[in-house]
Amino acid sequence: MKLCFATNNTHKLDEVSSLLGVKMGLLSLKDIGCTEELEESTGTISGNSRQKAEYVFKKYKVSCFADDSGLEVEALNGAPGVDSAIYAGPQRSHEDNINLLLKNLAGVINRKARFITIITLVTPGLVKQFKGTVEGEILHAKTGSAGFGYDPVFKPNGFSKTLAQMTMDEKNKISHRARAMTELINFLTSHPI
Ligand code: ITT
Repeated sequence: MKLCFATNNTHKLDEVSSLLGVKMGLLSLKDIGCTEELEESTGTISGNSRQKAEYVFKKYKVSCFADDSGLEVEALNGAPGVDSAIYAGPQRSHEDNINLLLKNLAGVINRKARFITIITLVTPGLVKQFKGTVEGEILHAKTGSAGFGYDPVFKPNGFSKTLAQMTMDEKNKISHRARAMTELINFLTSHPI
């Protein structure tokens, strides 16, 4: 089976390759010759996920899936949400984004947040979405150095450590992306492409 994961984020590619294990081979964007930045301009996580997958499917004629993810903080009315990657500006700096988040939450008691992922699978004649979330809270300072993005300040409910203090295997048991991926894998298992 030829299935491409339409992401330029190498951390995501590693996480998802590790989740898929030997179950199925996965092509990267590089493998199919796609070197351009994928546009994310719909204004929603679901729309951006679909936009990326459909672009790659149409241009490169390969079955593929894309994910779009974000962090939704209750006290910030769901921000940074769809703008998670560019929260502090177009430089897409994880460090700047975390610093701005902590600044905007200074003195705020309600630290509830969740990560959300929506995966869109596009194959000939099919467009289907899969969703995963993980609930947690934003800590007051960074802890841990694994993972990426907001992982050092996100503590999932029921755990005493951040996602950045977990191994990839631990994160892959509970993360939003892992949960959405499990839905995708279950679908692919019963509907081989
Ligand atoms: P793509 O090439 O797949 O678009 P991206 O880095 O732009 O990669 P997303 O738009 O899906 O990724 O995610 C937006 C941001 O949300 C991302 O840059 C991180 O800051 C944050 N994020 C997403 N998943 C995360 C995770 O598992 N842990 C920490 N932060 C995450």
